[in-house]
Amino acid sequence: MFSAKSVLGGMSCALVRTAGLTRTRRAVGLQYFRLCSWGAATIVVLLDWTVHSFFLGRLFNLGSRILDLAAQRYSSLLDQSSTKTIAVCCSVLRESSCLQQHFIAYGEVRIFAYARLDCDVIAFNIRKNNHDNSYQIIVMATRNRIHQAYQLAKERYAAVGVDTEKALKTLAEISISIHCWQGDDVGGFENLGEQLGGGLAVTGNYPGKARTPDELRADFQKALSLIPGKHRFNIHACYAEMRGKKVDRNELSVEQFKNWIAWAKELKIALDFNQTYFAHPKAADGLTLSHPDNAIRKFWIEHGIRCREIGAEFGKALGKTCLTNLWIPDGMKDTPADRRGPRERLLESLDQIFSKKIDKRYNVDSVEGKLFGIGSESYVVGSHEFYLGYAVSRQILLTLDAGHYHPTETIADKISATLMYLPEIALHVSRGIRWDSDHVVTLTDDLEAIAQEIVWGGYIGRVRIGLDYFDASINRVAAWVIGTRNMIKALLLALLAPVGKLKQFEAKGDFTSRLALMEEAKTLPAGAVWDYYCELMGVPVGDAWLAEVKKYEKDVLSKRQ
Ligand SMILES: [Mn+2]
Repeated sequence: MFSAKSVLGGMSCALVRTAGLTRTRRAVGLQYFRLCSWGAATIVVLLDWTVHSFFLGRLFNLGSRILDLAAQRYSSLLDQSSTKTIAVCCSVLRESSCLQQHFIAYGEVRIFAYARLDCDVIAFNIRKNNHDNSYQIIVMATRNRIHQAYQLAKERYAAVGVDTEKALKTLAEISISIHCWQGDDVGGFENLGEQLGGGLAVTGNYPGKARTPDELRADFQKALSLIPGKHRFNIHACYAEMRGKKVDRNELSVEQFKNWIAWAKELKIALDFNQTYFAHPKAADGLTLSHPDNAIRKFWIEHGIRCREIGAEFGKALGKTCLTNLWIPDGMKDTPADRRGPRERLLESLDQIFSKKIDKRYNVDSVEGKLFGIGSESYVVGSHEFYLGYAVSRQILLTLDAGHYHPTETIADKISATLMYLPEIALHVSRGIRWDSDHVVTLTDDLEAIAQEIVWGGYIGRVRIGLDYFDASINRVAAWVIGTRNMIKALLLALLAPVGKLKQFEAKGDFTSRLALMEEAKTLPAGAVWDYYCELMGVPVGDAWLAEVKKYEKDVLSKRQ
């Protein structure tokens, strides 16, 4: 049985005895928590260990450290125990939705962690009961400020008809497809020795870029641990792992992506995919699917089909439909004499690529246009209008890249327009600056407008939100974290907006009230809700994630030469 005892000033202090059975109790001055039975003996071992801002997600990182400490001090005990389970218990159970449980395997020992999310754990301690040789742990916790601020925010939002709990529930269900290429400056692992090309350019030389697939995966996992929610990983064909055997792009198969699948399975994340029509000798003159040379065109058509097949394998293996996105760099630096020919050839190539029937449960296809690239300033074969027409007529997805339009043209307004004719679209959220289409996503008005259109238009589930940017001048893990957290923040802001009221005003023709409320809503306490969400999802609150990235840079990235 568990017994508990409290209360020290503002702290609640639970004293827990080891044993089996489930029990929940509540009494004046006493707060209890509940543990489920899982075998006869539960050994609870923790010693003088103090941690502030304790979050569930971090427990995974701390788990082995705790065990090291525990093992040192209680090694004989662990040797004797048959069950070898360690319980780490944080504070009390108040709302079951607040409670999560995790098991961490550590050799033969398992940590069982119960944490309450609205508390900071101040300290753990352990005490041995000499009379029956059982052990107790003491957990001290305080209600934290994040929770208090959230409660106030919740009330403010309720006053304008917004249910913050519902907003957070919806937010947790939205997955962002995070692009792999931020991690290594669009390098890939084919080692062809080719320039990036395709009108793409990565500037900056920040140390520590991922050099191998394992490094890229490790870096991304670090980023993922600092981003709230469940997300997807989006890889390009040039991230194939050749393992000593050179396979050209027209012959790629799932073989070269087995490690990616195994890794994604382990992380329980979905994969998205992209054909790679750049950084290759057959793309060196800036033309691929619209190339006048039949042989080159055929090569790239084959590549397109192979990638769709690989995408389907991703979908099959991971149980989540893969989006395979097609973008080509084809264009001309100067005024073409023939704009029509390349477009006719591109259309024919695309039709051949998409003629292969692939089960939509496993893979769906999208096409992405662009306005211009470096070296293709005057003409891009796959322009917006070209692909809009193509996607609508073939009923495949259209990808709107925020950096692929005129500098003052935004994609937010295109969402409801294109979804009139397409069941689904994809986004490449990015931030265009001057000639560059790929700056790290920041929380701009443009980004907020994109999120508002998705949420306010009722298009969650019809818009596959992906990111597409790369910055080599700052820490790459941080770039992932900043951009993705901003995307999620923008969605939260849209979910917290009093859109019901705004639409009512609009329907009545009361545009004064619409504007007034829209502006007032901008300064409602969304930050408190965001902090709470981060804590709820077990990731660092505020800029606390930065310290983790800095530590990772020191321990891991800086050692890469
Ligand atoms: Mn893009």
